[in-house]
Amino acid sequence: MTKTSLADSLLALPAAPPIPSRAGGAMTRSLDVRGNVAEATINTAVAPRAELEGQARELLEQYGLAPSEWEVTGFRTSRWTMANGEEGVSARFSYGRVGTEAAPAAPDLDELFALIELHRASPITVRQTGEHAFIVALGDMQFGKIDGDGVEGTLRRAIEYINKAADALAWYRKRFDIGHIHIAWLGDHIEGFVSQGGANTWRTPLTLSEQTRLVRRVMMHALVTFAPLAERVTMVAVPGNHGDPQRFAGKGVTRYDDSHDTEALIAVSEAAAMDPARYGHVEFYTPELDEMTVTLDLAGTVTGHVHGQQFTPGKHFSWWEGQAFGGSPLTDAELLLAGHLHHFLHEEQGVLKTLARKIGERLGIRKRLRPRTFIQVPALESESTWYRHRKGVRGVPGIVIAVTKDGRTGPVEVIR
Ligand SMILES: [Mn+2]
Repeated sequence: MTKTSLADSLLALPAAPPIPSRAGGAMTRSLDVRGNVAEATINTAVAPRAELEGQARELLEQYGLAPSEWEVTGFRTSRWTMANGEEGVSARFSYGRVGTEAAPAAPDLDELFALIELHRASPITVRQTGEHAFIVALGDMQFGKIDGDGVEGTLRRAIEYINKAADALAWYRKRFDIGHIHIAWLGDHIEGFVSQGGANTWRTPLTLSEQTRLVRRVMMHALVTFAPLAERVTMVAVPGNHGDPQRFAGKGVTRYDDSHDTEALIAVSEAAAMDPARYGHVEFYTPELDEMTVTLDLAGTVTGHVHGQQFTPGKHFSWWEGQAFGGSPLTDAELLLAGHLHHFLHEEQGVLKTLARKIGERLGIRKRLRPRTFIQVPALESESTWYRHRKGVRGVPGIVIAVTKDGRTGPVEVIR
């Protein structure tokens, strides 16, 4: 149809430009009318937009449509070399019938893209240094599913919130010297087709490769946005249950590190490696072989990352304690970031340990007695329709930003 959605734009394949017809059919016009929307395509010599629009309106008249009843809702243009060797233009105007739903329904995508460009264009040449780390934690986009406002809504929020996080960073820098930016991708970045034994398939209209392409491009957007802003930039991705590439008989898994959620970040890291001047200072981490967590030092705060399907809701501290009991790298973590349960949760343990810390300091074991902070991010999808029918509530999407240093995490803010 006529309108180009944000999802369509970001899903665009690197297709070759159309080959103009050798039969001299370069100068063509076509009109497609369906209900209250129309699309006029003009292939002609290069001309200013006003002139192209004039030609498109002539086309409407030619087919008996009164131009006053139609208004432009979208415009798309591309250039190519015509058969005669000259440059030509292909202009497509989308129209909506005035006073109908179709007319005002045009998405303000230009505005969205302008927002992206604004961040990309920031001419920062010196990467800032500082003692604090700024965390951007997000997950559960589940790109591909139709629930709530669908892929379009989720994608829009992902980009908007990443941009808002970059704006907030400038604001937090008035209070903290921030030299490290950390982006935590906490899993379930795609909807996939293995969840509930594939029962989600009908409600997942995007193909698997389209889903992973969106993840990659959103990760790329975060990379391009944040890389110029600090001397150290890190990105971590952990596998979520929806990111499993396949399951056998509905349940059997492959290796625990086998995941579309993490593979997307690996792909982005390979693209980044091609431009060391711009991205040489960016580090990328995913779990080790057959593991599901990543532990990383952020400005002195040992930080664990896990999707969260491993623990019973509300039992995150018990799970964490168990991991420590087994000698996992999470033993020394002071901050644990998780996703999966689709709502924001910020919980600390350590209030009762004030005295213990004082004693510990005397004994020289201060680090072990630091408080433990658990942060669970909201989902980026607007709702789980299944959950809404079951419990009545919709999601409250968002991403989390936080400042951390030496085991102390705060402020913690949810961007919505
Ligand atoms: Mn999950």
